[in-house]
Amino acid sequence: MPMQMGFRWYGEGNDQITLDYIKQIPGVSTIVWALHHKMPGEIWEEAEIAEVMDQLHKYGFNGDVVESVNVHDDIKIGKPTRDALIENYKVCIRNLSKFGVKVICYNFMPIFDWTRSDLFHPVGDGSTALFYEKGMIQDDYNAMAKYILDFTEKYNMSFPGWEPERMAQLDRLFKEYADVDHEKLWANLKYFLEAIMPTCEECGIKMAIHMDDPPWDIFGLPRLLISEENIDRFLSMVDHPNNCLTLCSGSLNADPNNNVANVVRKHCDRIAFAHIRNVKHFDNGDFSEASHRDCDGETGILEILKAYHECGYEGYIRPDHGRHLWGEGPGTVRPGYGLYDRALGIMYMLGAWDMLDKKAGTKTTL
Ligand SMILES: [Mn+2]
Repeated sequence: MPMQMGFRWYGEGNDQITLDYIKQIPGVSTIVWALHHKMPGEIWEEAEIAEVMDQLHKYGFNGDVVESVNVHDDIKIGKPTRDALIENYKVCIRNLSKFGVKVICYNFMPIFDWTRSDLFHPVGDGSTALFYEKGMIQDDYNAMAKYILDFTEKYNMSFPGWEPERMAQLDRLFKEYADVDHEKLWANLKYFLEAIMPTCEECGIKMAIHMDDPPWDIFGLPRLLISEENIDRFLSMVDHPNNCLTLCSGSLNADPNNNVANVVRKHCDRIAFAHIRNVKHFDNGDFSEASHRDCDGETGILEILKAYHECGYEGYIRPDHGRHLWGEGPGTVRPGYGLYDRALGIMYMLGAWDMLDKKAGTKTTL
């Protein structure tokens, strides 16, 4: 099977971008979706999954990739309640597999999901993008959470991983994580994966862990998926073909020491899902997200695409965060998930891919 191009969609009534708009972007076969109202640990019921799949199929899309089925903090902390929560996770895997889902994206970051200091930072050309100001993300997690939550409340949206219910319990969560260091978090991740791998194998589902974003510890919380070395450790720790990566180029390359193309070449067969995002670094450690064009950032987008092509990549790929363009802004789009720049990103990727095909004498029909 050739590589499949995906587009993340937040669901009917929860995303300003409609499926008939996405249908007009060339090459998209896969809608990357989720039941965004589900809290970590809850069961995804078959009827709820069927409803989304019907919406996607009406437009000729497949719903092969779910992003994300979030992992409950009790599993990451290693509390006694984790076994029951893992059983629930297995039910979700089974239910999703009944409707053709092939890949489940998730992350294992304690408490916080992706973290930024500004969601609509001016890029300089009139557009805006997600921005990370190192100096602002230091000690005061409550201030950072307040910034995100005030934003979501103002525009009446919720971000995956930033559920107000969880954020209201930040102090309690930080206490519970107090003795979870890197090694303990590794052990808890291994426990989780070893418990679910037989179900994944039986259901034909690949678990694809997303890189930590940004790839370093924040607020004293340990992070694991941050470097090539740690990716090696992750894959060998549970050396199973269903234990895979969501290789997010922008997350990993937020640390400019990480070479994403190297990881592609080394682990292509274990990458189930590729996120393509470009990042521009500043000398003081700040970074801004950028257009997908190679020269607009330092992530090495062309080299990464070349690596995927050379390896004969057969997984799913999607443009990751884009800038907000042409009137998109707070209240009209989710940060990073506007229509235009992601559509431009797809055309950039397909342009590069078609040319790689031409040079290699291969043909990918997307
Ligand atoms: Mn990503």
